[in-house]
Amino acid sequence: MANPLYDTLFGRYAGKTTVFLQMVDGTTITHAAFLETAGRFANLLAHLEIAPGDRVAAQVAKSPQALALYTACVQAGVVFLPLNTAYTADEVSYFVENSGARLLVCDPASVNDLQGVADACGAGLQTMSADGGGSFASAAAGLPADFATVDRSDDDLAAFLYTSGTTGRSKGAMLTQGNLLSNSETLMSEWQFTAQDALLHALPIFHTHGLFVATNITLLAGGRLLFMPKFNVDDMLSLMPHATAMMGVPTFYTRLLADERFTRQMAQHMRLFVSGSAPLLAETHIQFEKRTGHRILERYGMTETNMNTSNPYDGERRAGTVGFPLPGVEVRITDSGTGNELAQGEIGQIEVRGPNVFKGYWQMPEKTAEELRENGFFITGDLGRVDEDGYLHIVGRNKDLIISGGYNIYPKEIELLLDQEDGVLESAVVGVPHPDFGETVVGILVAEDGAELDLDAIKDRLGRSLARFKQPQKLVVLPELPRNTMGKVQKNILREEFKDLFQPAA
Ligand code: MLC
Ligand code: AMP
Repeated sequence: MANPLYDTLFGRYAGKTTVFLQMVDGTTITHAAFLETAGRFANLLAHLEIAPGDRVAAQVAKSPQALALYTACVQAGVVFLPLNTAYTADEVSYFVENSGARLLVCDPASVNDLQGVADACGAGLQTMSADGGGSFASAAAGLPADFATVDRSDDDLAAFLYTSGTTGRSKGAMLTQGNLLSNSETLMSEWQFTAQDALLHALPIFHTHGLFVATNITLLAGGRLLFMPKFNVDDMLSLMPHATAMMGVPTFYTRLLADERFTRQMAQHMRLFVSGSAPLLAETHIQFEKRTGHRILERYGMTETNMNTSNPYDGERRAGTVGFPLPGVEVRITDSGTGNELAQGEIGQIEVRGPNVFKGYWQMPEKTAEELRENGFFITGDLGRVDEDGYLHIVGRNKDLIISGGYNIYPKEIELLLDQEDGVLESAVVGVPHPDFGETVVGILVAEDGAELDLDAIKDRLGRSLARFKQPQKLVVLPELPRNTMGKVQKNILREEFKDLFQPAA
């Protein structure tokens, strides 16, 4: 027996003094030192009686220690559950309770809010601060760096990543060791990562993109991460001359382009720019090439599936498309009514099958059955078509979802809260174009007869339970919502009506 994910990504670097992490201030952490921290953390997990298969939830700032916590979980066979640092205590409470996490690791500043959450769920609470300090690291400091790696198989769970659902309830996507490993191996080879690579890492590490795609591929290749606590144009520009590759959401690219210091010369040392998690406008693709001479490589993925398709490394990277299925991944376009496969060129729902596709939603067999067919195809909820050259175009979504700056926001979750407000008869939440975030959230309210709505007070209350990035940037009151003959709210009409709210005046 062995632990495929740990052995392949981490274990082989034991004792190696090659650089793994390079921080903004130039300090570095070797593979060996990183693994020692992770080993101590794994010993602490065992000491806290966190058993293989148990869940550990972490709402912590991005730091080398936060990454070591992920590594420790892999080594100890524990399921890692990373959480967006923007989530409120209400939101965290759901994840801890739903996952049955045995331990919650949080920022020291959140202890007051989260101690009650942990207690109510019977979970332990430890802290980890932005500089990696806190109770968890302190307790681990005296423990041995050696840890007997727990045996796991490809089919064992490595992580739970929660994705929101159209009903407003988040679902824990169960990802196995095999899901993560197979995808990293494929991407490393497709994107030609080697030990010579230095990847600009400005993505958060609580999502697939920053945690698995960026980190796992670099680990597998033996390269280094230029590790930034968060995206910031100044840091990106100061590190880019030392980098060979970058991965980002479209907002990273539009923000870089908006800065005149970002020049062709700045990008000279780079061999690859990858974009994903949200649609990259063809216009951004074109502008980027004009400015730097590089064509951004756009790929398509999901929490449940890791990466599915990619534009080619060699060959034409076509703007406005997400390229071809990755080796080992099948993509098909089906009719959303019948589920039958459509002819090439027709628009339908995108389905994917392969070793990258998750095991199902934690304790939600009905939801799993709705989206994961018995034959292994996962219904992504995205709509697309394959062009005559085989490139996949994503043309829309079959799911009510807003993607703002690469974060997914499910309107239903916000509508449920708005509907509970006194004086609100009903509500609809839609995404409208936004120059920085791609899309942003607008809430449309209908007041009960004679009711006066205090929009500031409503915003205030939303702020108590919803992460900031999910809160509507604008609330609007309408006399009624547009409905079709079946009585269904016509969100397309609302999106059209408010599409220019955030667009700069022409
Ligand atoms: C921050 N804010 C956002 C936001 N991020 N609002 C809407 N959408 C977002 N994505 C808000 C904050 O609450 C704050 O509000 C203000 O913007 C500034 O906060 P900040 O922390 O300074 O923001 P900033 O650093 O500028 O963050 C923007 C960003 C970040 C784009 C750099 O959101 C980011 O790193 N996004 C990447 C998301 C990602 O990794 N997605 C991958 C998912 S995996 P206020 O009002 O308080 O000022 C996936 C699968 C796949 O989708 O295919 O990859
Ligand atoms: P998440 O649930 O956060 O993993 O988000 C997955 C969703 O992001 C997908 O279902 C798509 O809707 C969207 N997405 C990811 N990559 C792209 C891309 N390159 N272009 C358009 N949409 C994308």
